[in-house]
Amino acid sequence: THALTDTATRELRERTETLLRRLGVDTPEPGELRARTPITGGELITLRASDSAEVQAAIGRADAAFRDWRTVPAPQRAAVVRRLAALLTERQRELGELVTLEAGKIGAEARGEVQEMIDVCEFAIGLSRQLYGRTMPSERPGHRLMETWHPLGVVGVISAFNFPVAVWAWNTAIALVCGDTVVWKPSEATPLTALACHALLRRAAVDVGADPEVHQLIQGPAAVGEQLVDDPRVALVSATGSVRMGQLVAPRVAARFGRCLLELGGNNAAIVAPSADLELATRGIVFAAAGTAGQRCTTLRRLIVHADVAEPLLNRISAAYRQLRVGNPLEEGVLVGPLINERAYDGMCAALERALADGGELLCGGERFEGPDENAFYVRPALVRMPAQTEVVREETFAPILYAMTYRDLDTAIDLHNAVPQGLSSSIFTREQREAERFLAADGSDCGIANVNIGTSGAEIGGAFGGEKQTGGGRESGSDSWKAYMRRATNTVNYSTELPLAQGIRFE
Ligand code: UN1
Repeated sequence: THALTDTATRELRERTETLLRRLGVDTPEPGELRARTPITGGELITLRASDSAEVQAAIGRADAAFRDWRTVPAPQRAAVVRRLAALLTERQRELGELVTLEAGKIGAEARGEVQEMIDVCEFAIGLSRQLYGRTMPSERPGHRLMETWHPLGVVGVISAFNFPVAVWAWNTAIALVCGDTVVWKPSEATPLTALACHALLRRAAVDVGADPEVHQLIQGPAAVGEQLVDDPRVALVSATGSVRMGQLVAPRVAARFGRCLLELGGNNAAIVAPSADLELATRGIVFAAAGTAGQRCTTLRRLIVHADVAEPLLNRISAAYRQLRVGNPLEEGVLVGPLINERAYDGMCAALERALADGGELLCGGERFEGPDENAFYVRPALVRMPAQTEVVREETFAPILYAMTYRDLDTAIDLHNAVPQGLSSSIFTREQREAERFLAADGSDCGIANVNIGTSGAEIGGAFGGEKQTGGGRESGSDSWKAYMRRATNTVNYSTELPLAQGIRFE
């Protein structure tokens, strides 16, 4: 079996090299950082991690580039993003394939991720003419009171393996039109897609005559990210990852009064009411729970289903799960690719064991999919019926496990829904308007994203993306998320010949 794996990995390695060339990446110097593919578990390429002096220098270059970039008019800054969108459109297939090789996503989802990049670029281009401040009526005659949004500085982006390119684009496209420069520390598991994005952005900058130093890439383990976290030249740290990572990052950035934008774990649930369209709900649930092999922060992990429809719904989901093709994500028709690594698989096994010990009943899935590669981790998505929302259900396990629980009245369902530490995404499947509105109301879902008759994952870029509680509170992507990337100045202008003081104070 080893020989088979070796040949497969060799083929994937050649494919990777071709893709990197087509994406404008020079062959990296070999080093201690191993880029591997979860498809076979084999090594694709090695590269050097940035040392501490290199990280220092990268932050220094971003800081220096910011001095000029902040004075370039925003609609002109958008030219870089417009060119990046064009390059991404041209290379959507190649970058998508690299995402598949490095993160294990199926083709449709990998290309979808690149589409998300293009979409947010377009959003940022429009935004560049809409960085609106307000004008307020002054209490004094001959005075104008207004606010202006200014570029913030260097933005440190720390991203995760599961959306290796889209989350970078959400941050970078917006930061660049806002007049910021970027230093990016991607996940250690996805250094190659990072090289490709960096090369595309540098090329975009050069093509439109902008300074390519507005973007810096640093690579390596957590210690590399920690340097970004602690450097006072980094005005905003935008970090996506685990709650544990956020707990390390937030206090350190706060200690130097820097800003943080955190996108941490989710433990997303869907409530399925008796009136729900079960066929539609099943499709929504299966994509949200099993798609991306359960490795989205928006993945559906908890199902809170009305007791009257539990049997038919769980039967439909089980039937759909049995049809799902798990396997090599490069193959047409496969819907579920591999887990990222052995640690993810161990985490899944441990969670399933605890769930069963709590009285959970495994309705289907959960087993490792036997392939020829002992270092690749293919699993069948698991559906587990739980007698209660036990501790393991309240934790986020980054793997395809869907825990199902039942309810009788909506208040109990909403209580159960909100009784977890995370608060990212949520949904309700119902045809009753009263139930839908209740779920979206102040005493309904406590998440940053609350949907009706749609699963928890696959948000569009136009809305603000992020969540409450241990999810970290940050908002990225659309709506007015851009405000996190700028600083606000309040301006009072006196165009009179008098000097009236506010609050009616007389000082003479
Ligand atoms: C993530 O999993 O980190 O809503 C981001 C979604 C995607 C983004 C997920 N648009 O599922």
